[in-house]
Amino acid sequence: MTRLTPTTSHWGAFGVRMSRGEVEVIPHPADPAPSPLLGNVASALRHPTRVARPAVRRSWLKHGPGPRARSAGEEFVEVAWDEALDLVAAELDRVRRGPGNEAVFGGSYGWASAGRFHHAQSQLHRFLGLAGGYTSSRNSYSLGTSLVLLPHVVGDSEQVVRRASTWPTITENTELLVAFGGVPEKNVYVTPGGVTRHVTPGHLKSLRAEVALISPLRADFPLDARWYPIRPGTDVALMLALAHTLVSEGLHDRNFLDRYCTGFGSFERYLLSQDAPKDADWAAGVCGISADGIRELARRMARSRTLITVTWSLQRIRYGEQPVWAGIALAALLGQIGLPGGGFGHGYGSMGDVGDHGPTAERTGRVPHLPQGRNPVSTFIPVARIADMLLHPGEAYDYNGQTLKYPDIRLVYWAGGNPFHHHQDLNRLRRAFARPDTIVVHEPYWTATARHADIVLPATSTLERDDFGSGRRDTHLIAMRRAVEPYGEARDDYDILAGLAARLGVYDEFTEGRTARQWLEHLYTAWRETAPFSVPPFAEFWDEGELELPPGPERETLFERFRADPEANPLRTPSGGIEITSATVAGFGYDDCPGHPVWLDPGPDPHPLFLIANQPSTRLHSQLDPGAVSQASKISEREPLSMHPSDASARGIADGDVVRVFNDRGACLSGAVLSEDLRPGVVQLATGAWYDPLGDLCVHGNPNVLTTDVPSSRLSQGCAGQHARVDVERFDGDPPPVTVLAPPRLLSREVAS
Ligand code: PGD
Repeated sequence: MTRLTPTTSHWGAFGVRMSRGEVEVIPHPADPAPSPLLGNVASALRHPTRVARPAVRRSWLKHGPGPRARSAGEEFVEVAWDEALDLVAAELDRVRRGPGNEAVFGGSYGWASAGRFHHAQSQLHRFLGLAGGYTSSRNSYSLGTSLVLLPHVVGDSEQVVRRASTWPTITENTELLVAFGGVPEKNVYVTPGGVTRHVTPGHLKSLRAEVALISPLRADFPLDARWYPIRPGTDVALMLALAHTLVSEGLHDRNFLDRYCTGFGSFERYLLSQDAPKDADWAAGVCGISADGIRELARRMARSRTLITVTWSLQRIRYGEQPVWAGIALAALLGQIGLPGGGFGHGYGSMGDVGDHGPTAERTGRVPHLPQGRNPVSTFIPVARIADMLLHPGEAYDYNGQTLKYPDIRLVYWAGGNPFHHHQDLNRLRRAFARPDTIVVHEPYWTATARHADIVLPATSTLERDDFGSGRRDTHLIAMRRAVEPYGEARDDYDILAGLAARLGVYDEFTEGRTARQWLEHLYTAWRETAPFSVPPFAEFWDEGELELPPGPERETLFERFRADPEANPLRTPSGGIEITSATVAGFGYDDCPGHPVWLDPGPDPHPLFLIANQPSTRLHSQLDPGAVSQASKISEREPLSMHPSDASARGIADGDVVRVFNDRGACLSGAVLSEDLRPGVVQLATGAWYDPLGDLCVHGNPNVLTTDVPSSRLSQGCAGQHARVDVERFDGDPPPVTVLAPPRLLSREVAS
């Protein structure tokens, strides 16, 4: 029996075996619930959309750098590595000597792959820092709103996300789980860097609590639950009404509010206001849940050990601060924050490690990773403001109490991300991508981002290089041994950047004289020397293929220490307590995020249906969309769109029809799936189908042609891509073919010249 080659991914660890020339993927033996996404790996590894050789946009090669409409359909000219690296180095040099390093955008947001050395973004940041610096980006598309809000309300976001109450405390103590956004099981397989043991599905099965699922989608909780099919984007109205009921019936915990919180008074006045009380009757008209149902739920919450959870998707909308802040305020009214099984949680079901009780940094030290180095340029943007930045250089905007100015970007450099997947209003992003002089992308695949670049450098995928990986609360550090040869002429991001570093005179600083393999040993050994437990030498770890890390505490409750002694363990807020009203936020004077949680009406929209553009269950974001599991879910080659039978029949749409989903920003084609498991008036289309533009239409079903490129608010400038308003019609006739599963037209150097 051949030994398996160990490796890991964002969706978990696995082994690889070559069988008759084909890669066979075997789940890790310790994983109780391996991810279905493993089924994409083998089929995507050698897919025709892999980038085989460096390639340059034909018009860029002919005319040189400069703003231009970058069509995804244009030809690319394949060139030798030396020529490609000479072109990139010369262009970087031109920009840094001319407009300066601030004109290089190197934010390079994206999930890339799980290895901690070949982490594309860290590699690029390290290199660009040494090359004089770059404009960077802050926060994430995932959690960008909460990352800015939570420090104002509870002192930091780190604790809430990384030290959430663990599942065993919930299964043992929680009597009522009020899950805003549910606990969507499809997401729990995924964690940055992966988890080896997916324990959340098992914990969900052992839950004894009653579950109130508050979501337009029934699938957001995998087991029995009382379903409150709320109108999308109105959770705040429901939370305010629950709070109103608690206060008006005297069911709130005054002592908790006095001892641990600040600013309840103004929130209470807002709730009880004579002119516009936020009572259950008012909320019923907004959120579509009956007033009696709201009052009854509030009373049950007060009687039970209640955990209120809010998924990250709820903050990925316009005014996304409000559901998170209101959820915390509601939990504060119940007075159970810091008690086992009670209080507040953010992100259960949004990511695999929230509530996980795997190893903690105190017990393992920070497992080996590549440091990103220093960036001499301080200019940054909140990550989701990329199109605004490119379209509006020099313009001022608000961010977390500051006024910032967009830089004038001439060169965009991306490694390990797919903005033509992750950004909103892709037709606008195309206009934005026409502004810089040059766009450089490292990619294993011909994604839409690669097709919108000028210079595309083929990167290896994880199975083609040596690395190691471990997620945030992972039980293991996994040796990721090379299993197959690199595809075509693909190179590791590290080697590509080392080649550029040599051309720009920073080779020694970038490589520190090490090969990739020597870096692995160096980073591991540096960790081993300081780790708070006994770590074997590198050679032993590498040969073994994995190292089990010391377990974390199984039972932990968020804010337990703060509750036990708030004077000794204050939160890092100005008051030291939970800020139901934040004087700091109020002081910023933002109308779209005032000083305490409020209901902000998004206003009318002519499009009758709510679109939920959530995370897919068949791939990670856009990764491995050509893989077998993702492809098996398509309908007539298009991404499936779930819709209620009543909305479908009103439009003459039958199950399996190709439909056109549209609004003022654009349109896409999808395949209709009729289902009663979503609220009438709501349609759902997952993100991540590779963008395949034909004019303003995406023929493949990427919902980001429909989403709006507006921030959650002036406070956080976070991504608001989860929702859009749309209409749907049947597409009659032959739908245009999906082209994105074949490479673009590639010319040889001789033909092109
Ligand atoms: P991925 O598809 O993971 O999406 O956005 P993100 O850009 O992270 O892209 C990663 C790319 O890296 C892939 O194309 C992959 O091929 C490439 N890659 C993998 N390994 C390597 C490598 O070693 N080297 C190089 N150079 N490249 C590599 C995700 C983002 O989308 C996120 S996190 C969220 S939460 C957002 N969610 C939503 C949403 O809820 N709704 C909408 N409408 N839009 C969203 N977008 C956001």
